[in-house]
Formats: sequence, C-alpha cells, structure tokens
Amino acid sequence: QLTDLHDSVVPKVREFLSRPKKLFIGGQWIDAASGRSFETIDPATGQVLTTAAWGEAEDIDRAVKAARTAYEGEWSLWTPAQRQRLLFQISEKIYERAEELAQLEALDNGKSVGVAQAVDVTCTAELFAYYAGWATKIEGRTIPVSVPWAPGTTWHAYTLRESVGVCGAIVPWNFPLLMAAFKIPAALACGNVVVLKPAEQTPLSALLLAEIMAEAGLPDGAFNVVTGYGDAGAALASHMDVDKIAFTGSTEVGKLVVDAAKGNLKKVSLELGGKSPQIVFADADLSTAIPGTASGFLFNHGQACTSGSRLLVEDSIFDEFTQGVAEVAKASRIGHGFDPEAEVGPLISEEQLTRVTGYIDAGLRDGARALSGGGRHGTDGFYVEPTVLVDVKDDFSVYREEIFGPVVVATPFNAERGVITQANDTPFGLAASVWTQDISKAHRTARQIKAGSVWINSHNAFDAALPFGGYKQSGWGRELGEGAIDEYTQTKTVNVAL
Ligand code: TXE
Repeated sequence: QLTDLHDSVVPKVREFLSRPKKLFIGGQWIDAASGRSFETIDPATGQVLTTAAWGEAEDIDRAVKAARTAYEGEWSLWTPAQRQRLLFQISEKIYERAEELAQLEALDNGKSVGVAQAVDVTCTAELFAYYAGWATKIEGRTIPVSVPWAPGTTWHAYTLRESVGVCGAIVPWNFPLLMAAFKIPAALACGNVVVLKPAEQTPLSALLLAEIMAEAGLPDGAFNVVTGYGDAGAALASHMDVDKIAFTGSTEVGKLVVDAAKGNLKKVSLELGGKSPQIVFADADLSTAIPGTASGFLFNHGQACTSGSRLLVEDSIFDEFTQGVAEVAKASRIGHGFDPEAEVGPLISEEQLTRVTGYIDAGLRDGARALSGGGRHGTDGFYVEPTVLVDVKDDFSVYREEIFGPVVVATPFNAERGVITQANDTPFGLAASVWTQDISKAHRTARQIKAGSVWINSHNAFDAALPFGGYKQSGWGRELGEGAIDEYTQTKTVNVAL
C-alpha cells in the first residue's frame, strides 16, 4: 500500500512489492510449507506495505538441508579465488541496485532513503568487497615443535583454517540489510553456507539481496532466506545440523539462542544490546561535541545497538552542554523516509512506540526533566520526539535499560576517575565515546572503558576492517575485520613425523 508520501518510489521497487514474496531455498523461490504469509507494515503510515512468506520450523529444515547439500556438493569445489570473484560481483551489483535497496529499506524500516543509501547499502556493498579480499588470504601457519617423548624425530607441523559448515544468521529490524551483511560475506569468504532469518518487521531487503546474489552467480543453496517470526529463529538456533549461529538482537533473546544452541553445541556469536556512554570532558570542542553527541543518540532514531544513550558531562559545562544538545534535538526535523529533509524517522512498530514512550513516561514519573521532547509525535506512524532527559538517577530504568528510541539521559560528573566507574556501571559493554582535546586523557579513558568499541571525538564511526562486538552482556565474538574470519573458520592442526 503506497501512499502519496511515496511518489518517488521507482518502478522496480513497486514491481517487487506487488509480486508474491517467497522463501529462497536451494536457489529456488518457494512458498512456505504452510502456504501462509504475513504482513509487513510501513512504520511511517502504520499501513500494510506487502506480505512475505511465513516460514516456520519445517521451512528452516528445508533450508538447512539445501545448505548442507551445497556445502558438501558444488560449493565445496569452489576455490578461494572463485569465492573472491563472486563476492566482488555481488558488491558491484549491490552498488548498481543501490537505489532499489535503499528505497525498499526505507519503506520497510522507516529510515531515510538518503541514509539507507549512504550507510546501509554502501556499507553492505563494502562488506562484500572487503570479505572478497579475505577469501584468498585465509592462511594457516607452520609451527616449530619438538615432542619431548620422541627425541630424534623431526616434525613438520602446520595449521589449516577450515570452514565451519552450515551457518545460521538471525538478524533484527534496525539495520535489516546491513546486519545480514555483517554475517553473510564473512561466512561465504571462509567457505561456509548460510541460512538467514530476517526480522519479521523487515523481511524485504534480504529477499532482494538474495535475488542480487543469485544473479551474481551464487551456487544453489549456498545462501538461503527464510522469512518468518521468532519461532523460525528458534528452529534455526536449535537445529542439529547447523554448525554455527550468529545472532544480532536483544540480550534477552540472545540468552535463548545460547540455550537453543546447546543440543549440538554449535558455535555461537552474539551482538546484543547496549547502553553506551558518551563522555564529555569540559575541555572538549563544544562546536563538534554538541552536534556529535546529539547525532550519537539520534542516528537511526536511536534504534542502534551502539546508540550513545547515556550522556556523561563534566559538571562545569553540564547546563550549557545539555541545553545545546536539547536545541539540536528540538531542531531535528521529524518525518518519513521519503522526505529528503527529515532527520528523525518513525520507530519500527507500534510495539516499539509503546515501549519507548513507556520508558519516557517512567523516567518523568521517577523525577526526570525533559529538556526537549518527552513523548509521541503526531498520531500517524510511530514517531517519538527527540528527548533529552536530565535530573536522572542511576537507578532509574531510563538510565539502566536499553530504550532503543531517540532518547538520551544526561548526568553530570566531576572527576576523570569517577566518570570511568559511572560509564562502566552497566551490564552492557558495546561501545562508548570520549569527547576531549586532551590526547592523553582520551587514550587513558579509552583503555579503562569496558566496551568493544571506543570512539574519540566521534560516535558510531564504523568500517568493514574494524572488529565490532561487545564486552559483558553485549555479546560474544567479533564481527567485521579479521575478527569475523576467526568466527567463521576452525583451526586444524596437522603434525607430520618426517
Ligand atoms: O528483538 P528480538 P525485538 C533490543 C532493543 C529492542 C528490543 C526488542 O532494546 O527494543 O531488543 O526488540 C528473532 N530464537 N534490540 O523484540 O526479539 C526475531 O524474529 C531465535 C537490540 O524485535 O531480539 C528477530 O529476527 N530468534 C538489537 C531477531 O530475533 C528469535 C536489535 C531480533 O529480535 C527468537 C533489535 C528466539 N526465541 C532489538 N525470538 C541490537 N543489538 O541492535 C525472536 N527472534
């Protein structure tokens, strides 16, 4: 259901939306075993956008079988150079179809088309290119050894880096395409095969990606997509013939994935929630720190696992700084993804709207004060006003829990040592940023923060080459960079008595 908001939607996307969406299994487009489909909603209007096939456990099983057949069949014969070429070709095709992918992402998720193209689609294409490069550079080592109880024997010992096998990927709705791309190219580069379960709120871009990958020459079964709900994710996580599961989503479901994976002790990597601090020292350059920290919590309307949702500001500049951030928040234009001027879009669903406004209400009831925002925006679509909360205590739910909306809590600090304790006082440890012009203080603080990524004078600066993942309850393992190669390979030791 496209409205006049969507005049600029290109014919190819209109055509994509109008045709029946199926599961992509073994290189074929097939209906769900049940024959059922589910609706996906446009968060800017609250209207049904289109439907997708409702995959369940039986469909996951079909996809895993197809993946296994590919893994032990044609795909196993592909050389690293062939995998490299395929991944480069997919990257090129993603660039060619960037507008389609960005529009589809904006329609299904609510984010701005411009941001979707510049961030989600570009980073996806770059990830395929980055891991294309890796495919031919995954090497073992030769290791000098002397076995103590075999004096006089000469040994030739070496390691092989081998693929893991059938990899499941379960992704959320905040960056539907990009979170899939955090997993698929690294897995394929290492010689694995993949079954992807996209989020039920945003099933569409994964299907277009599958179409693009097939056109680029993907062998049947090497990549499969089963759209559906959490039960399909659970079936993938517990499947006895899946060798590894990579999950991005809530910490709560991450723990369920760990339990589900126990049956065959499959390998698990998790990228979970966060409550990331942005630490602003009094000597920061305020002209960059104010807009920078504002964008640190407003990016993707706060629906980012790395959202800088706790602003810790040195007390001598606290009032001036938080007022400045509140001014940026108030000036941010709220609007749908096809409005080129819009900076803050709708949340993904009515459920998230209720959840986020529920947090704000609880914070205000507890005694917090809103310097900007404080509730829902409008009555159509799932918009929330960019909200800056002060007078927040460290036991308020708004301070402790992941809100996942355009909301920041600001608290003052008065000493470098104290702010480290404050920053680390969270069960999460995904990211942090430090804003200061003092280079020693910046590096000193970075070392003491218990988080997987620390940015200095910036927030949310990613690159395909930079390892990404969480400390504490923010996750297990690393995606991106060389870290992902470790996740998607296993080491075999060979020791030869010469
Ligand atoms: O996430 P879920 P939800 C956080 C954020 C948000 C909250 C709830 O705080 O407000 O989680 O969002 C699949 N076994 N994050 O409920 O349920 C599900 O179908 C296997 C942070 O949407 O974790 C989807 O594909 N899979 C996060 C995926 O898990 C299951 C991004 C994520 O959904 C499953 C998203 C099960 N039992 C939410 N149940 C981040 N770190 O970026 C559901 N799923």
